[in-house]
Amino acid sequence: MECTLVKKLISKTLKIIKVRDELKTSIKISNSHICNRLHKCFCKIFENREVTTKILLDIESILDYVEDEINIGHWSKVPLDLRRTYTIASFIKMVLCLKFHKNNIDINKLREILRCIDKGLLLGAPLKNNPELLTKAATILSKSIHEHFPEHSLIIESESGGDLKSDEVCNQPQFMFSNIDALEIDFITLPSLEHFSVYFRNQHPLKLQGCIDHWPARTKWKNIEYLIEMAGDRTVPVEIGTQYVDENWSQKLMTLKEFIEKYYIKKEDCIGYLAQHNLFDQIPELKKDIGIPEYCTLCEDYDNFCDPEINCWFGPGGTVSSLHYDPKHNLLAQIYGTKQVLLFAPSDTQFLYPYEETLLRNTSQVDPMMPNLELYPNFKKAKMYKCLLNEGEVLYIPKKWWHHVIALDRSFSVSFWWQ
Ligand SMILES: O=C(O)CCC(=O)C(=O)O
Repeated sequence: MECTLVKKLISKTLKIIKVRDELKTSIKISNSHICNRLHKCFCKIFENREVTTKILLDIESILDYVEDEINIGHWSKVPLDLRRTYTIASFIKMVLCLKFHKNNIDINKLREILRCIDKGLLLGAPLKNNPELLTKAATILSKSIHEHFPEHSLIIESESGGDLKSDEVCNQPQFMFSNIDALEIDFITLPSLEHFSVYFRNQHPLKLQGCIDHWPARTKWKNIEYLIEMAGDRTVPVEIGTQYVDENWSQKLMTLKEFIEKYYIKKEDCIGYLAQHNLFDQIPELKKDIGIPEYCTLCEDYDNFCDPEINCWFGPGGTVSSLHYDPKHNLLAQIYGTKQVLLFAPSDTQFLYPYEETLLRNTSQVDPMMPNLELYPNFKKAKMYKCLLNEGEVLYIPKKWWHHVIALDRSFSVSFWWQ
């Protein structure tokens, strides 16, 4: 059976290349140092001969080399061609590994291959002539893992027994919230586009109710087994530590299932947060469970309008996103759980003490829940707004508005950034 599975996988994945020449062209335009070595590995995909360990080591060392190059300097400065090379090499490694293990493939090997493809999706860049190469490859692999090894996929290992019910950071969030000395922002149930545009034009935050009730995600994603079935084996970046400004904060790659077991169900000593990750480009099947709110079509410059950037924010109670602003408009949709959001207008920036380092200029040094007024005396001049974002509600955060977000219990939010 394994052998047939591998044959099917190879033939399915090779169909994604559509025309062999497409990938060949991409290899030619990629980094010239490794172009020849990569091309040799590529040709092995189509040969009828056995894949040797040497070829596997070759493709592995190409990936290591490109990864090191990618990790030099700031992410925004990494040449796209270098990232495309990583995409191609990841794909080639997948097919070579499948061929190499064709007689004794098991779930662990398939998972390892899927991890390699996900790493390709995270570090690589879409190919010009085949932008969905790795996305489709990952879908094929992930589906066959579930079809062929269903019994392995859904078991959640949680030493604590995995109580999914008790995760409230605060038993009475409503009460705590009402103690915060801030203005509560307006809320409207299902505002018309015209009504919403008043807030958009005035750049004022608004809580919208009743807009995402029809999303399948509202019911489906509460079922953790559904998420594991759709994405449990997929590798995602997890933020470890309470806040990204803390010294001991870091980011780790792990599978969604590992994240759920370690940080979502069982409580590790530190917080893990699957934050600001474009899960929906990585796993398009999940995108079918949500929609793009029509409010995102309002914009200031229709010539430069593009689709919103969609990110997921999935984690246990207690995650904190430090006070910061983003350069785009935002609709933060609460699929489930409750978040407390504190907001400040851009005109109050002078009272919020942003960090001076370039990378943190959009982040305030003040913790608005416990401001140190000796260090930051002008903070008291800032006008604070507050919002309790409950399940099914959507918060409009105008661009450059400062926001501080705490999850009061297990929570899944989706943000739509647009300009
Ligand atoms: O939900 C969070 O933790 C933060 C959300 C956020 O900062 C954003 O959507 O821009």
